[in-house]
Amino acid sequence: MFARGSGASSARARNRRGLVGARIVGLGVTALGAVMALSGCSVGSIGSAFRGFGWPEYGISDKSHRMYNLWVASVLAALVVGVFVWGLIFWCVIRYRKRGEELPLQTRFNLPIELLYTVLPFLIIAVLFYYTATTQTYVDKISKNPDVKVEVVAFKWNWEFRYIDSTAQGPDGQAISTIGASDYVPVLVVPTHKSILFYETSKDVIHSFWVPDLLFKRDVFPGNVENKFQMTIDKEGSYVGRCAELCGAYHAYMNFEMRAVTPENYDRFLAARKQGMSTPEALKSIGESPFATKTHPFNTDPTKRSAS
Ligand SMILES: [Cu+2]
Repeated sequence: MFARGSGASSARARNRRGLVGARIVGLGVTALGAVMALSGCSVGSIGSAFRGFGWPEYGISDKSHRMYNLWVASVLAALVVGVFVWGLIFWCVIRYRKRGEELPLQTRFNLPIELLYTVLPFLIIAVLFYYTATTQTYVDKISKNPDVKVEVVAFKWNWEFRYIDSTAQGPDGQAISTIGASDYVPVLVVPTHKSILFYETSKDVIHSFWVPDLLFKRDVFPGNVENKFQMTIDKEGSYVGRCAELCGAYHAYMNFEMRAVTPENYDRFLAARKQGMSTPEALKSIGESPFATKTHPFNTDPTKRSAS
């Protein structure tokens, strides 16, 4: 037999301590939110503080930034939930550790709490769904009049890049193009701060156009499927590109380079190509490195492969 009075008072004390614990967890979550809000940090800058949670960098296009922000914000939201749950777990482990043979106060059918843990996850999912859907729509958006059009042609096992604006024709009247070979990594030259429409077609099997710095890849299909996407690149530089779809024996060698240059240099590059210069010559004429700098051709001859 337990003395009723002492049981009730110890239950009250437990409840009080429980409330204090819940308040500490609540304060922690609120403080984290307040620090983020009051410091005026963009999710991007918080992300770089945490090295982007495994996401490469901030990205180099308007769409990369949106995807990056979605990623970092989702991870931060998951962390807040995680910290809250860990807090509750550790609080229970410490607060309700076994201290004797007396059973602690048994409670169940707490309607407000049951409603809370049913409704709250739904709200969290709804918010995540909303931002995922709007980001995806934004990334897939294609404007009616892009500034530049490029055709990406994939084949086993390399790439061809065709500049398909009507103003980009070589001396032979054909669209200016750059085609990769086993000893030449094709360089796709694009202007910064211009909307670029990429048309994708494949000559044989499914490949995938992937520039890691764009934080984006899109499959390249054979047949009549013409995948397309649009980006505005905001940072000049050389970016490695890869095939991201296992397409055959030399899939791993399907590298290319995307070279983002100023719009003026892009026009000068096209003008040089129109006069009949090759891609390396035209790149050299605008002061750019003539060949890929972020990747190199692989030796596909197995008899000449060295141990290194
Ligand atoms: Cu491929």
